[in-house]
Amino acid sequence: MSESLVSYALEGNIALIGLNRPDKRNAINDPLVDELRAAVLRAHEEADVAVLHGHGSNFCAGLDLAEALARATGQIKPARKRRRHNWHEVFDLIARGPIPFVAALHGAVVGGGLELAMAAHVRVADETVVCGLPEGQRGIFVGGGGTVRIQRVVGTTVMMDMMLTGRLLNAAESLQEHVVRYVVPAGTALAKARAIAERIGQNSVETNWMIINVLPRVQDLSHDDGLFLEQLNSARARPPEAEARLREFVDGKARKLQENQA
Ligand code: 1HE
Repeated sequence: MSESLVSYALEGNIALIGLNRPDKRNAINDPLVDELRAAVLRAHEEADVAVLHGHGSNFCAGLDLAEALARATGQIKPARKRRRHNWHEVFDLIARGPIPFVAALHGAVVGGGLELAMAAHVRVADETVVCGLPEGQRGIFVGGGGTVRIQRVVGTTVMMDMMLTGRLLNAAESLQEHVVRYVVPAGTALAKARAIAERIGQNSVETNWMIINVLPRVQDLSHDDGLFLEQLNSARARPPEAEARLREFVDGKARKLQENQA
């Protein structure tokens, strides 16, 4: 898949998935979504953790506006009914699949590109990042889960402002609004994301699954139901893996906490 719209490489237990349409600033068209889906499903099969990044000068310029225009003017056929929510399906495969995703961001992370980044579980930005939701300027609306995922992270006030005024968040502002979790020097986001992925990949696969699948669901629940779901999953952490890891600690062979600093 390396020469296609989405690059894929497996390094140890880490899958590296790269948006690879740099001449169009990694704008997302239908073929790219299809390839992204295939890459994500492949990572589910063979990796314990994945890194999502963009080739070229930026992470992603969002929806392919030329394709959207061609569709709006009937030059290309509208998406078939069953494919209408393709973005939701593919982004949910990232957000609610079996393995954690770390996004390495640089340059423009806008519109659907920001929605894609928000499907990842940890986001690393370099200092060149600008995040924005310019849908209002383009006469369209978010369609990659932004109303749910972005709004839950930044809150209604910030998302309203971003969408109504077109305001762009620089790296420091993205950190402040929890859009990203790490800011690193220009050109080093991928290396940092890889290092974080390596750390995540040493965790119990089962616990990683619970972290990324239970937390967002508990966020949608009442206090009582949240505690109930937590209890059910807490009871899942059973041998053999939990036992082996607990024994490693008790036998004094486990890594100390201070060695975990990211
Ligand atoms: C594109 C796209 C695109 C670039 N669709 N072709 N997204 C936007 O509103 C962002 C639109 N893009 C930009 O504002 C800029 O391109 C960037 C700030 C991202 C990058 O600027 P720059 O100077 O590096 O590149 P450029 O010269 O503007 O673009 C290079 C080429 O990429 C050029 O094509 P060329 O054939 O003339 O070389 C651009 O047309 C092309 N290009 N961005 C198509 N987005 C389902 S809901 C989601 C809704 C949204 O995502 S809204 C946000 C849309």
